[in-house]
Amino acid sequence: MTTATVLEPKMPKSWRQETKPHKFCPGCGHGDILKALGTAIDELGIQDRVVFGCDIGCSLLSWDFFNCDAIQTHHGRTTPVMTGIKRARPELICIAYMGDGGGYAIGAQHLVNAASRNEKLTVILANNAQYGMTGGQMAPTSLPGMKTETSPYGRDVDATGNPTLGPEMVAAITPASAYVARGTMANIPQLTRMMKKALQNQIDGNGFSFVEALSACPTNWRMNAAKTWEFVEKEMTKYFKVGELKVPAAKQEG
Ligand SMILES: Cc1ncc(C[n+]2csc(CCOP(=O)(O)OP(=O)(O)O)c2C)c(N)n1
Ligand code: SF4
Ligand SMILES: [Mg+2]
Repeated sequence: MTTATVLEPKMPKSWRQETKPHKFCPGCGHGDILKALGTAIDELGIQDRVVFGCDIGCSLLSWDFFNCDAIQTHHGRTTPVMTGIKRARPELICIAYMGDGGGYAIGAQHLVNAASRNEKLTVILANNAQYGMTGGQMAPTSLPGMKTETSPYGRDVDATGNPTLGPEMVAAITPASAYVARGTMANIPQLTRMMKKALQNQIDGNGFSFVEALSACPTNWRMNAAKTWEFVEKEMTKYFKVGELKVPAAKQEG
């Protein structure tokens, strides 16, 4: 008689186990990014103080992801909703989670204003270079020449501008007490460290913290696993440089 080995999935403690497997498409970056966030929450021991806000877009599929209080907002409005909660209950750790469309298109004004005011909350943005939930339309982050549903011949930067560099913009408009970084789903240990520093900045009451994470949307990119990975690691990083842009009195990420 043979004994079968049962492989137990290893999930962050802060994840809500009964809502897994999650609802994202296979190979989607959202799940990896939320794993980094869950590990950061675990390691900081803040689960009972976290309020998690998610946007419209595929990020909304994370409304029941964590064993934390959660709120699902209108498209682009997660940052002001979390600002309100943080101002009313400063002891809570407020996390706004959104896509590149939510943060850099419809919600761009909220990101700019919250960053300018140095609101003491944490914004995590999954950049998959297009609007995933609605079928792959061009976003402010679509790469030059990238084919999407609304740029079938490739993004023309003369007509539509260059891709938005979110962390670079946030770093330029925040004071020195903010934390700003760009990580990637291709380096989860580094992304987790960035998220921990961002959350620690909020815990310390320093100011705004912002982490963009390069993410994959294999469904709308219409790519297999190998091509998806190559696009995140080789194509996206040509334009979107991974690293820390603003670190208040802490060691720079190597
Ligand atoms: C006010 C409003 N405008 C437009 C929409 C349609 N809409 C839903 S999700 C979405 C884009 C989502 O893209 P992104 O924020 O990049 O998230 P992703 O799905 O790629 O993770 C849009 C335009 C909406 N729900 N509400
Ligand atoms: S459509 Fe794209 S972003 Fe949305 S869940 Fe699927 S792979 Fe992820
Ligand atoms: Mg997107």
